[in-house]
Amino acid sequence: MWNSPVTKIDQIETMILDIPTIRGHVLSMATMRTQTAVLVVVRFSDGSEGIGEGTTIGGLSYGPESPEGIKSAIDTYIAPALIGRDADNVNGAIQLIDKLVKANRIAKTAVEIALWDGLGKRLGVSVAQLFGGAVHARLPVAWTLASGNSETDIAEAHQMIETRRHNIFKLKIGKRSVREDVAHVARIKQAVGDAASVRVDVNTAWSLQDARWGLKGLQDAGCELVEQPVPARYRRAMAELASGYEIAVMADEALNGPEDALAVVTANAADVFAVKVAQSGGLKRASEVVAIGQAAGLGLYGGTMLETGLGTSAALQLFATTEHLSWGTELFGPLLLTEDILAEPITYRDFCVEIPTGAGIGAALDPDKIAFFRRDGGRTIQAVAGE
Ligand code: MUC
Ligand code: MG
Repeated sequence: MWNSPVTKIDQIETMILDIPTIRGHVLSMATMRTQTAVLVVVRFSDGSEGIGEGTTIGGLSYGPESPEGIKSAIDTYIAPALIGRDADNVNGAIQLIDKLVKANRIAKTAVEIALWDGLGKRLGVSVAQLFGGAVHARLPVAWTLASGNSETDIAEAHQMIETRRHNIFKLKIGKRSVREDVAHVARIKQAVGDAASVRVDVNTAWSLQDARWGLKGLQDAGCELVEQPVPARYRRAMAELASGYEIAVMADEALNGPEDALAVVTANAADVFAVKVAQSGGLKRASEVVAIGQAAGLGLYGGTMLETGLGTSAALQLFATTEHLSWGTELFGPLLLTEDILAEPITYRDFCVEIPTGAGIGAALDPDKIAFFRRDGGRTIQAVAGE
């Protein structure tokens, strides 16, 4: 019998994009006015391509990987190891990368997404199908209120509810005093009433003592959930907070892959997992985090690193296959950016985000936008070519 030749990984291109945000996004550790995304294009020997994204938040202020470090880890260590290998064996690639490169989960994620995307496109199926099939066509999607001003946040919330875009709001707190933050949350909850769910993300800014006061005040104000109130490694503090108050406690920064997920479950350190593809180390590792959370009976939430439409499409493929996402998702990253880099933007309507259809992750890049936002001179190249 004639055997078709194995498709190989031929080339891996990385690029950094700097895209302005629609307004300042004020987090406890940084104010974002630009989102910096790292994109990967993997080219295969049969002419097919796969695209991926590995993006973080606020330079090095959120986590241990920077955009520049992500690009460098891929260019220097991950790409050379993968060139020439079987394109269709994504598990083999994951195992090899894990053996050769410790940590660097976001860098691994970018490449892994591109490999799944390429495989899906070659087979003519979505990545959700590669993960067993979608059980959701759309998912609830939260919006983050983080203008830094209560009045602006209230106006934004009302507009989102009226236009039926979002009725779940995550408020970024932890920059001001606990008392000021609780008052800010209470004002917003009072303004939206029962029309919306209000939650907060402290991004690790509180001590255990702060958090005790904070959680009491937040639950009295009608806030439903608090995300990562204390530093990631404070599992005992998280466990005390999770058992001591009615308000749900969600782990985010504490969850870097399945091993952390197991440790958080073992320590009873959360009621809910914010599952982030990038923080988990890719779609497969994120699916393992989901499995551990599910097996432990925790609530699940589809988290974001504020990726562009590319990384968001990839995450949606996985979350579409997840049985219970009882806290919905926050996959609104593309909406925070002044411009969408996809040829066909993701659809947001009726308080939900729709799972992109089509092969692979269901996304294609807009080449003009990529050329414009590339940090490495895309603007100049485009200007010269257009003359
Ligand atoms: C985080 O810490 O969860 C997600 C939404 C948002 O506004 O910021 C992120 C990061
Ligand atoms: Mg968070």
